[in-house]
Order: sequence, then structure tokens, then C-alpha cells
Amino acid sequence: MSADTTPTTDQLAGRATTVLARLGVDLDGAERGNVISRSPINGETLAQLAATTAGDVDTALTTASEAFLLWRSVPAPRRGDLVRRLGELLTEHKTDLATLVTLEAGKIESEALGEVQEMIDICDFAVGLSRQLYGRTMPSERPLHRLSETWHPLGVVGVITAFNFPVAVWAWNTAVALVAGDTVVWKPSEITPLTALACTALLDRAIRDSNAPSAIHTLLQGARDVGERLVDDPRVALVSATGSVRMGRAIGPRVAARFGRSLLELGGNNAVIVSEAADLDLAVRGIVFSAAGTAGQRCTSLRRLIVHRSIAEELVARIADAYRQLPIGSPLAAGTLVGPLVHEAAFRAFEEALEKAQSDGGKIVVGGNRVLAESAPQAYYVEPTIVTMPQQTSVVHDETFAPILYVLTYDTLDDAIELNNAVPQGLSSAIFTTDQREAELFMSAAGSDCGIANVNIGTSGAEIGGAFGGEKETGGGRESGSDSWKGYMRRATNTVNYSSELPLAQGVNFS
Ligand code: UN1
Repeated sequence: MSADTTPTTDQLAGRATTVLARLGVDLDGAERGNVISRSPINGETLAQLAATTAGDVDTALTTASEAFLLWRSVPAPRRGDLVRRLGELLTEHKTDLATLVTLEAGKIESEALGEVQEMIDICDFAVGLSRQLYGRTMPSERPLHRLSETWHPLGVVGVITAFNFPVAVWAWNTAVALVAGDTVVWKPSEITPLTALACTALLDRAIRDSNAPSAIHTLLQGARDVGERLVDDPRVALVSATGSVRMGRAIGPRVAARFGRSLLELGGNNAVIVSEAADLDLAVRGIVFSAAGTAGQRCTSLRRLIVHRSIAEELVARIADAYRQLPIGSPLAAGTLVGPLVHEAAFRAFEEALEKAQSDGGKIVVGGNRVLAESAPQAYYVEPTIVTMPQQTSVVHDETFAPILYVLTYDTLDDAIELNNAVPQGLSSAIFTTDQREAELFMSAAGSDCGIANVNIGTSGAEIGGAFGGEKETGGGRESGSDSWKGYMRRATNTVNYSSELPLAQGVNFS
């Protein structure tokens, strides 16, 4: 366990101010209000910022709508120039932005740097995309006719992001939306307002450097009411929201009621199947990173281990052994692998889930405790925990945003896949096996029902090149790579007649 868990508030706030200044944000001049940035490292306040008022949201949507009229006509490769510049600035300021992610979200240095790298990667991807917004040409059934499709910018995109990936998920949406010709209004988690200020300052610089219209991106700070305005306003063509299933349940129907588009990336309840044919060394490493990394606070975090009965004891013992050696503590301390939970409510959810699991017959193999409470009384550090469960009870069906790994055993691969699919969420999943038949079955139509189905890799840590998202209560949205860009554009089908006749489709005669 790391000792350095109690940097003083002055140290943390001072560090945040210095880093923010280098990123182009001056907190001294900012208005104070009730958006509070509290560092999970010691639970103390880093800064207090003013929330965006209802009037400001309205103004932002008006200017974003006006800017859209300009931006949509800028050639897509020129829009790519802006995103290239953003990628350059992110590369230049990678360490500072990562430090801010550590201070505000509690991520260890390597994971915070990885998150910023994910932003740089999506900028690269989006720049390439700016020359590849391809439509198709289809054979027309009529002579001397051409049938094709064109992709056009959609409008204002409202981006709502969560605390746990405070910068990368914004970048997935914003880089792609901007090359698609959309303008963006961003409502970040109210828990991470400083990282949002920093991202906005970098993008504003990129906008200035590339002479793009300034209102193509606006930051809106605040709580739920700010997000609700985006959800209900018909000027927002697409609401792309990352967060809990509860939040998605509120957003989806409201956006649909006004025929807006939504892209939802909600909760996961991700499982790994470990078969008899698994390379166990690989499995242990993959499982420990996915389940204990980020203190279990990724939507892709591993929550369920479905292991073949014959190897369950050995595998669980090996993972438990690795867990006992995980350094828990301040993410600023060198060597820490498990940082804090984000706040007290997350700790209460951890405790409650463990109580429920035990009353359902679960047995804690390792972990289960809060640590470092004396040196950091306002912060919530917990031991990554393994619980063996007699069956998949309701507590296992819930996503608890904390490092709890439930262990279930299976006898046949069909049973394992059934367990994998038996939860309401459908984000990420994986199998560890060296048997190709098992791997293929897991990825087949009769296999995992999740948006991500991996082989010999954990459930978290996806690359940006693939489409990211999942099925069922995860919300069905896809963002980041592959053809997710289509969600940010509208499609027009074009039929052109270059003959001197007017033949009707389907052979209809109307003469
Ligand atoms: C999230 O937790 O909301 O696959 C996103 C991963 C990261 C993204 C996670 N690339 O774990």
C-alpha cells in the first residue's frame, strides 16, 4: 500500500492551478459558484465554479445553431485541419491534461496518460475520416439513371459525459462531430469541471489557430438541469450521452418524443469466461487489469468471472494472490495501481453490494474493506474484492461502479454463454481460451450478446478504431471508430435521371 495518500488540499489545488494555467485556463478570473471540483485523492475541494444559467444554455444553442450554418459548408478536409491542430495541442499538453485527470477523477498516472492518448488517437482517426465520409453508389433499376447517397452534417450535437472518462469520451464525440460538420455543446459531469475547462481551452486555441468559427463548441457547466435543456431542445439534433442506465432511461424517451436522435452509452456488466483451455497466465493478467484497474470505475470494468468448474479454485487463488499485492493509494504516488473511488456515494454502493452479495450466499475471498481512512478521512479507498457466488443473483445483475468481481462457475460453454448474456446490460465481454472452436462460438450469433466480444483480452481498454458501445440496457449507441461517424451525419439518397425519358420505378405506368 502506498503511504503518500494525504497530499494537502493546498498542494492539490496548487498543482491544479499551475497545470490549468499552462493549459490556458485562469481560475482566478473565473466566477465562483456551486459546481464543485473535489479531488477523490483526499476528498477536498479543488475549485468552485459557476454553473451555466438557463439563459446561457439558450444563448449557447442559438450561437451553436448559427455556427452550424457556416461550419457545414466548410469542406470536410478543412474541418479536419482543426481536429489535426487539436491533436497537436493534446500531444503537446498530454502530461498536464493527464495530471488534471488524476487530480479530478483519481486515475493513476499511466491510465490518465492513456486516456489522453485515446484523445490523440481519435483526433488522428477523425482527420483521416475527414477525407473518407463516403457514400455509396447503387445500380439503378432504370436506364440512364444514377442512384447514390450523400452524407451531410446533422446539426448541433449535445454531448453529455461522465466523470470516469472525463476527457476521452468528449474527444470521441467532438473530434468526429466536428469533421462531420456538426457543432457541439458539451455538458460534462459536474464532478469533473476542471478537465472540461482544460479541454475547452485547448479546442478554443485550435479553433483560433485554424480560423474556424468560435461558436462551433460551447462548454456548459452544471448539473442535471443543464443536461435536461439539451435533451428537450429541438435545436439539438443529436444527444450523445454517457452515463448510468437510470440517466439513459430519462434521456432516451424524451429525445425520441421530439424525434431527435440519441446515442446512448450506458452501464455495462461485463463478464470474462475462462475455459479449461485457457492460458491461465494471460487470463490472470487480463482479469486483474480489467477488474481492479481504475478501481473498477470503467463502464468496461470486469464485474463477473465465469470460470470452468475444474479450474475455478486455482484461478481464483491466483487472482486473489495478485489482488493482495496491488498497491492501493494516492494515484500521485509512484507505483500505485489502485486509486480512490470517486466519492462517498460510490463507497456506500460498494458496501451495500457486498452486504447483499453475502446475504445471497456470496463469500468474500479477498478484499472487502475500506483502507487509508485514517490518513484520508474524506477520501474513499477500497480493496479490490472477489466474491464467489452460488448463482447469479440480483446483486450480480446490477452494475456497481466499484472494484467487485463476482465469481460464477460453469460446466459447459453453452451454460457460460447463457450466464454471460443473462444480465440486462450488454457492453463488453471476453473469453480466455486457446480452443478456436470455443473462441469462434463465443463471437458468433449464438455467442456473447454484447457490443464488444474479445478473445484472450480483458473487457476494458478498447482501442478507438472500433465502434464502442453495447446492446440492451447499455443503450445501443456506437461511438468512436469504425463507421460510428454515420450517427453524427444525415444521409440523403439521390436519384439522377440523365435520360430524356421518365421511366417510373417498379414498372409503374402513369401516362
Ligand atoms: C468508459 O468507461 O466510459 O475501453 C469508456 C475502455 C476505454 C473506454 C472506456 N477505452 O475501457
